[in-house]
Amino acid sequence: MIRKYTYGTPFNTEAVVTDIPSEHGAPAYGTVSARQGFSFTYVMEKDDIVYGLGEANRGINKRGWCYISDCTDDPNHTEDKRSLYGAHNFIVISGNETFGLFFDYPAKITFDIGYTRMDTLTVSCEDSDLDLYVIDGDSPYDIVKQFRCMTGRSYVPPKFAFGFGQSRWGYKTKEDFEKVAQGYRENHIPLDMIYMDIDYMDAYKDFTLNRDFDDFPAFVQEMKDQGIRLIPIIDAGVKIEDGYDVYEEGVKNRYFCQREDGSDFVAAVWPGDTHFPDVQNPEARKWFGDKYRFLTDQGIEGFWNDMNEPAIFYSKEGLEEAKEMAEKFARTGTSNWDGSEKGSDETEDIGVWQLGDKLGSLANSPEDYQRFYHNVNGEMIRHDKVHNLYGFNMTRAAGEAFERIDPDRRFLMFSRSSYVGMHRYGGIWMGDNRSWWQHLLLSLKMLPSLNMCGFLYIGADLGGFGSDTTRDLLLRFLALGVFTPLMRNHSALGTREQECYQFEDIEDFRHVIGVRYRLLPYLYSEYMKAALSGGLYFRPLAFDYPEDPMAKRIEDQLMLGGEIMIAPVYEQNAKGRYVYLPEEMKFIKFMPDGTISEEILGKGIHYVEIALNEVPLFIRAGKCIPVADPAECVDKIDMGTIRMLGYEGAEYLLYDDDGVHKDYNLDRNCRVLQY
Ligand code: MIG
Repeated sequence: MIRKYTYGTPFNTEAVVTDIPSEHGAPAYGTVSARQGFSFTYVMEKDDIVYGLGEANRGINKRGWCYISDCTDDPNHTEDKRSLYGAHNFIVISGNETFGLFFDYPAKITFDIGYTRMDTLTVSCEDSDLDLYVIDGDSPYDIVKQFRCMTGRSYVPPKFAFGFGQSRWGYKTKEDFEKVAQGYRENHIPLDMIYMDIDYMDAYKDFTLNRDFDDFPAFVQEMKDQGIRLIPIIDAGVKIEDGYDVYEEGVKNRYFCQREDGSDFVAAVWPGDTHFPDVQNPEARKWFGDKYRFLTDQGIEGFWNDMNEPAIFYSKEGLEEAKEMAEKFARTGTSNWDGSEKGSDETEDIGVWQLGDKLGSLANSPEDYQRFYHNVNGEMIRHDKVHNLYGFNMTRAAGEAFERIDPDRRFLMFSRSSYVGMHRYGGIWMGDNRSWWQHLLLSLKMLPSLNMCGFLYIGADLGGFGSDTTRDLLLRFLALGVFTPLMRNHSALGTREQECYQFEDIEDFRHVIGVRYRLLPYLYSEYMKAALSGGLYFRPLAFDYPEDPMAKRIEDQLMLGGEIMIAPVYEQNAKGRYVYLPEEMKFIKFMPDGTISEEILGKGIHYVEIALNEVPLFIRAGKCIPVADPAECVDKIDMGTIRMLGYEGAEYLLYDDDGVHKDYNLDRNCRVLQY
């Protein structure tokens, strides 16, 4: 049962696709204050668990921290951070009272979940203009399903996108890409995609190619002939440059975000000064989406959208202010390092720290987000009021365009920034993590939370984006990545090279990634079932074992699909790990020699040995899964090699389709496999 409460005049975010009339009166749970700003307060019981929030810091149980939905390009995902790239304002409180809450509000909103007071949940935002959805149900999972139903079916990528992809910021020339393809193919490590980061463009201009790609369609084909798709990045900012068609058309048609005075807002990002396409304006959105044709016409079938919080290095205005400050600082001199010795005119004194702070806060500054506007059906809406929708609408621009470009085919699309609703158009990656062991675990914790909010096609940069990775960290990251729908190794410019063939004993990488392909028929089947039924691909253990008090405490294992549980190793030098089994299960290990070890383990806590080159999973009692032979790309997986693994006598319902078209149908495309 979903009830909607409307406060003030909400902006239509289009997160919700079903028509739900507004109720009068107060929600059944908590208290609402809508006088000065908005706040919702609920006093939690000691053992209540709070699920949800999608892409957010800390645990699967969100209790004990304060999270702010305020899409932010912050590459330092340390434990103290409150905002990441997404805004997914859906939570489920699970306890004696169990209910879900969705705050459909497009600007900054704070979830204080037992931070100020350990027992108090307070959700607050500046403007009292929002829709609050309160969802009752039999269980957290039931509530999630209702939420998913009201926000629409999750995005379905083409099947090749379930293969493994290699990426790195810095590949620039044909040769760079050929080297990667060769590195994988020669070493027989499976690969389906190579990602093109910003250097494939000419001067970082969207929908251009640098001069190295003169015959791009031929190059795209050359890669496809090897079973590899090229997946280019698209950034939000459009370079200001005379003669550049995207820029000129956007200016002419008023398709860019404007300042209050009607001039086009200027933000510096990778290409230097840019304008932001006003993806909130339907006409501009259509125009920008159609630009993807430049690449689809040349054979490209997938994209990743970046910098769409939107990230701003600095604005003209911000830079001016900083310059003035620097000049004042130069006048006061370096002796006055902290600005404490006030001169005759106090306002003239600038300390070095103040100057440092100013420079440090030039990027992604809240002031800049107040300097530009969106044209929403003729009404000018200040950006900060709808800040969290930019990534959503940039990705929607592409998604809607794909429907026009080829309504029958699926395209790969995922984005960095997102809001609920974007899950209908694409997936996400978790942004700029680091080559840190703790980020392996953090990414695992985000998986079920993101699924609850509708995002199914998800994954982290395997091996870690920032900082130098190590061979063992990459292998452990990959052993989790085997199970994430988006499985991509990506790293930052200047870090240690981390393509799988850069390390010793390459066969270990061939094996671990090979397991992904062996499991792909199962993983794809479970993805499709989750997407088509509004279910969860990843779940916390408590969703499947609600009566088991121990299951509620587990934050480092996940249920995946209907049959398996995963428990990756996430600590350096570990030779295995403790694992909790809420029921008897078959402990499976894909061994480096290609064999599969099987052992029945009873309910309870076990220490299981898992070597660096082994991939573990657990099959639930009485269930079985299909396993194929490894293949070097998705197209080459031979369904004829499928054999069953798990409990003999069990049945598995396999979903399969051609992976290209949109003939999604659970009944028609499912068949029973017997073990
Ligand atoms: O400011 O395009 O998250 O994946 O490699 C950095 C360069 C811009 C951020 C993305 C990352 C990508 C990088 N981008």
